[in-house]
Amino acid sequence: MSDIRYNWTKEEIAEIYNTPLLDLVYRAATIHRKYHNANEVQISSLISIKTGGCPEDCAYCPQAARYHTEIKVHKLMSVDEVNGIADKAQTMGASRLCMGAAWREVRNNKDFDQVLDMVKAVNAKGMEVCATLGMVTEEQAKKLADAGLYAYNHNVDTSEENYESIITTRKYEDRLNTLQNVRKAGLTVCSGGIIGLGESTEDRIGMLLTLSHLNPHPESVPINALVPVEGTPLGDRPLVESWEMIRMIATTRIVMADSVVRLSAGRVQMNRETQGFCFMAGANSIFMGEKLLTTPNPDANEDMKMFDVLGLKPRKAFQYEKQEKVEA
Ligand code: SAM
Ligand code: DTB
Ligand code: SF4
Repeated sequence: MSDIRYNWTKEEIAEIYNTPLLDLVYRAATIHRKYHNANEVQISSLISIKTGGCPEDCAYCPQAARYHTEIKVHKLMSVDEVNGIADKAQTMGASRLCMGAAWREVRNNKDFDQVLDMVKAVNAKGMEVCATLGMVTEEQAKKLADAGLYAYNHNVDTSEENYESIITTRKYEDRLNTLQNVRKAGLTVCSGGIIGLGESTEDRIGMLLTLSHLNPHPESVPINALVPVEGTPLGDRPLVESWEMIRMIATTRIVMADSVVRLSAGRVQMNRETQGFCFMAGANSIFMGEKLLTTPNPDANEDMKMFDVLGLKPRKAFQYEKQEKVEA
């Protein structure tokens, strides 16, 4: 049977997830080596181009206006500012730049035009440009693609069953519709989720079921460990255990063998050994730079040292060969 499947069952994913850890990592590492260069890790850089004041109620998010958090609200950045940050990120070795905005959805206004200009500017540097701007229509996604956007991030975040307990201001279906619009526009898809929200193992499996049933699979799958932020409803959640993250990454690697799996939020809480284990289990992308969107990320020099110690090399831009073309 092919490793690339869109019909994984809950039972199959549960069986993989519950495999004894070392067997699980061994299996994931084996698949990883079949589809990827295991010594290459993509370096992405994140910019929060518009921070805070979001109307949504995502229980994990410090940028939701309704929660009282310590973040510094900031209106949309200028193209110049983004240009400067992108240059620095590229010097540091980043091949992808992800621009995040605390929006519920994209509106057809001046701000959107400004984002299109940012996309053009960063694309001209030869970087993969990714954006995460909330819900988009097919037309908006096409405009982004025409401006040179390479990927669109839109996470399903958790299982369909658990969604309502985390976000009430939109539906799981809205998320899936946006992912479809992004596909139709010919963009690559970046979609994953968060663990540590208080979800059950079944929810984690349910989330992977949804993602692995997308055909084609998302080219990138970010796995975030919740960064608990004071003032949000999930501010008191305990930190995700390293082994849980490793297990989740390994399962993701096995069910979406040719996707890039990103060890996303939560690295500040992990030592090098844990991260090394995650790379062994099939993670092959990280966010580098002092900040994620609003919360801290490991120091870039420390990350470079980790790459040195582990013998990892940054992956160059535009290496993903789409296995199948989607009909427009
Ligand atoms: N507003 C847009 C949206 O929700 O799609 C884009 C930005 S939003 C901050 C992007 C993703 O960041 C969320 O889907 C979620 O997975 C992740 N995220 C937000 N807060 C987080 C936290 N405290 N810990 C881990 N991941 C988080
Ligand atoms: C993703 O999956 N994780 C990133 C990116 N995509 C946009 C965001 C993580 C945010 C963590 C909380 C913060 O820094 O605000
Ligand atoms: Fe807004 Fe995105 Fe944060 Fe939800 S995750 S509150 S949509 S910025």
